[in-house]
Amino acid sequence: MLSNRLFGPCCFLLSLVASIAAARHHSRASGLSPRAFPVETAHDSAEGGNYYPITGVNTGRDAQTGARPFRQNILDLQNDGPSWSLYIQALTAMQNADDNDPLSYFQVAGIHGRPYRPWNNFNQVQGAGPGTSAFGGYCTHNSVLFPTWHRPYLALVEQVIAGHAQDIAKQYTGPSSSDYQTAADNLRLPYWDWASIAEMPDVVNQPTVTITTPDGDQDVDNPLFTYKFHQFPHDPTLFPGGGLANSPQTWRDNSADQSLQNSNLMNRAWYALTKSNNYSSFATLATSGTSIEGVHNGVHASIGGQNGFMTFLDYSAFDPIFWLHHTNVDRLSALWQAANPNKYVTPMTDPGTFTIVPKSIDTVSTSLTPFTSNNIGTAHTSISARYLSYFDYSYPEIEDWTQTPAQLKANVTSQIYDLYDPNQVFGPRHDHRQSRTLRARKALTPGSTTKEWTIDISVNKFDLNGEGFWVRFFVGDIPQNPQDWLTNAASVGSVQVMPTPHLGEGPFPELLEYDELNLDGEITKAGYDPQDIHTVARHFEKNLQWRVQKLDGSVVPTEQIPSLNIAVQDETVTFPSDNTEMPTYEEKTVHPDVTKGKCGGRG
Ligand SMILES: *[C@@H]1O[C@H](CO)[C@@H](O)[C@H](O)[C@H]1NC(C)=O
Ligand SMILES: *[C@@H]1O[C@H](CO)[C@@H](O)[C@H](O)[C@H]1NC(C)=O
Ligand SMILES: [Cu+2]
Repeated sequence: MLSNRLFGPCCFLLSLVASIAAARHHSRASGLSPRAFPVETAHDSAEGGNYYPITGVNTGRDAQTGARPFRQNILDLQNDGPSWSLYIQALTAMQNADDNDPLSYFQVAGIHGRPYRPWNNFNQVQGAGPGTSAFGGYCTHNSVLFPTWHRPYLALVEQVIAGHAQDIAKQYTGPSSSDYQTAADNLRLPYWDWASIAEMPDVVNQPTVTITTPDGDQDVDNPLFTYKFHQFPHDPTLFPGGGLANSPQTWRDNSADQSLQNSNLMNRAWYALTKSNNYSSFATLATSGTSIEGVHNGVHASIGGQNGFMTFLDYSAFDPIFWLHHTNVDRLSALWQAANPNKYVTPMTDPGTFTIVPKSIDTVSTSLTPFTSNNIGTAHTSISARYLSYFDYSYPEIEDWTQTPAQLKANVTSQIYDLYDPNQVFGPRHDHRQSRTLRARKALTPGSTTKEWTIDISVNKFDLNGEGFWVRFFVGDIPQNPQDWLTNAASVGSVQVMPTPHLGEGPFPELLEYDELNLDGEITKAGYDPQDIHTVARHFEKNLQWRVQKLDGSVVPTEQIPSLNIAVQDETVTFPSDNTEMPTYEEKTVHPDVTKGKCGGRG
């Protein structure tokens, strides 16, 4: 914990933040098995309520086998004529819906951050209504609920889109009309697997797309390219201030693909999936080590750049790529869950949201506001959001209806190696779309043991008073012009610090986030054996540096980030002899000489 950590010499403002770590209770993971969960209740809906039940899309499930439609890779969905045509038209219909309709794109995207107002009358939860905390928006970040909150959120959007698709499918006539009905029944949200291919799918950057409408083939505006606000200028009480409040439509940074390619996304996804041995550590930046939330932030900040929509949690959900990105976050979360069937949410402190009181303890039954499972207002919780089966979808890697949890665990584990193992210990990948990835360390074979080196980081998200920033790591020369760093080009890695939506001018809370960056690529490049501890430690002692940079590219003196705490560590990793087991890690050894005397470094 923090009290054991020594800070570098230049940082005299010790920030004593005990809250997040200290309040973490150690309790057993909820041991529910898929069968113990009463799936049927998802589809109960009492009469007379005003709430919108989020149950997922309930068509397309094979009653005989239990098989559920997949959420497909967008690179596959775009080649599937009827599904693609329906999806594009349905998303367009959602975007065109009246702003006063709670199921319009405007209102649903507005749940995440701004405009900070109650959605669907759901305002009395655990005594905490909207406005009970200084945090705005319902989204949960730096919280163990990060993956589970976004799951019913995606299911809501999926349900709305599938509803439009059903209406549109009925307008097709002629011999192919039944294909459209089948496609509508099976339609689910597509995902963009940035961990496999770190660039945006071409289709999201095309202003128009050609699809088959009920009136024949047409070029239509592409709803994945941008969302245009219906009312502009915005109502200043809903979108105050400057910045994105001045934008009539969503947009992305010009260097997004370059930044994505330099963000080590596969590497970070792999380590989040394989090194996290409890759910919190996988799920959130609020625990030490590498997390899905950390790599997810990298994608947001790369696409949004200095001031695009995806950079700001308050605005990110308005960019249509948000849904492709978060569907992949949900998929990676489902893969981790399948590979760790007995581990799940355990109690942990929440920083606070629009409806969650700051510093309250999240548990598996904390309400995931404003999402309800029926129309009388029963809140979704991490219990109801645990299994994909509740929402009637799955991912191509997860056929849980054909396998026991133990078989699925082995099966999914082997697929995780195939998809993302940077060392390809069990051989080359099967998906030809990934062939660009080079094999990092050819020497690693099944059963082998080696050392892995990482940078361990912790920092307070609010050290710049609510402004976001980057911590950039360099080995060797630092490019002179900090604008060149914005695409990450010359660094060994970066951490994107995105403050959570917060009202007003402060005082700002202290909210620590933790991350880890792998140094294996750098060790390979330098030609060292990672097991040669002395040589590797000396290399980083001499050459590893870091800088703090604002989103506009300007450099912030490291002294202005008093909470920054950086260490370099190694750990022994052993690969199993077959790919149905995860690698195993031994204790970490910190090398204080590497960071001692560097501002923000532990020593
Ligand atoms: C989960 O793992 C992380 C990293 O090893 C550790 O810091 C944390 O205490 C663990 N949390 C629980 C609830 O066991
Ligand atoms: C995983 O399961 C699927 C079917 O559910 C099967 O087609 C595939 O071959 C399995 N893969 C492995 C590696 O066992
Ligand atoms: Cu996000």
